[in-house]
Amino acid sequence: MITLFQITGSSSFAARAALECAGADYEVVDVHPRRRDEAPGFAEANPLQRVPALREGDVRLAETGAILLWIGDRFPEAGLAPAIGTTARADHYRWVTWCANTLHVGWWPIMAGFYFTNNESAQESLEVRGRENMDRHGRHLEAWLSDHEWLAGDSFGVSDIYAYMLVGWANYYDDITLGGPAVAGHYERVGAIPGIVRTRELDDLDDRFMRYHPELRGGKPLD
Ligand SMILES: N[C@@H](CCC(=O)N[C@@H](CS)C(=O)NCC(=O)O)C(=O)O
Repeated sequence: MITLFQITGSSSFAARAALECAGADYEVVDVHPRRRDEAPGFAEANPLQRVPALREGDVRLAETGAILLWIGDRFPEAGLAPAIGTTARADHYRWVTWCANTLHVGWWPIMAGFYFTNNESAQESLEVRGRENMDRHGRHLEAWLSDHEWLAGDSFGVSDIYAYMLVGWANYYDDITLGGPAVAGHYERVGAIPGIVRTRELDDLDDRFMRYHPELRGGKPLD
């Protein structure tokens, strides 16, 4: 049995969505954001105690990108990862990795300047530069999606799930939109896939990534 360690509405959304889209049999362990030691098995699965983390037998995985790549291969019949050796497979590596080390971390200066500095004016500068960077990243995604329905190959896959979540986070900000019509179209297409709709329901999110119940995680009060 696969165990997913998650905080609903966080980065673990992408891992859960991939499991749902793969039709996987899995269980979840809800991690309390401020009491991570209480989640059984979490520290063994990921010593950094970040979500998502995943375990299946001896396999212990962390990092959203790694988990998505693993799920794509673990459930080949679901078609969420193109065949090894194809051009589409190269695009799959490229986009999952780009999401992980460019688009995902691109959010941190905007969402979490406190990771970098306690200085408030420095945090404001980070936010400004962060927005410029995200604008550039959005244009990069827009250029690709103007010519491609999906990020890797001719069908929906795990890279689309990752990009969908990270693009969706722009809904938290009135002044940030990633890309243009092609990114918006991709967001609509991915958002309509039954496994994605189901995951939004499970994670208590509307189609703009807003929590229906901001005070709950995994259906339980935060405190
Ligand atoms: N690079 C990690 C980042 C995951 C991450 O930042 N998760 C957040 C929740 S969205 C978390 O658990 N943060 C707690 C911490 O950084 O200690 C990934 O891609 O999975």
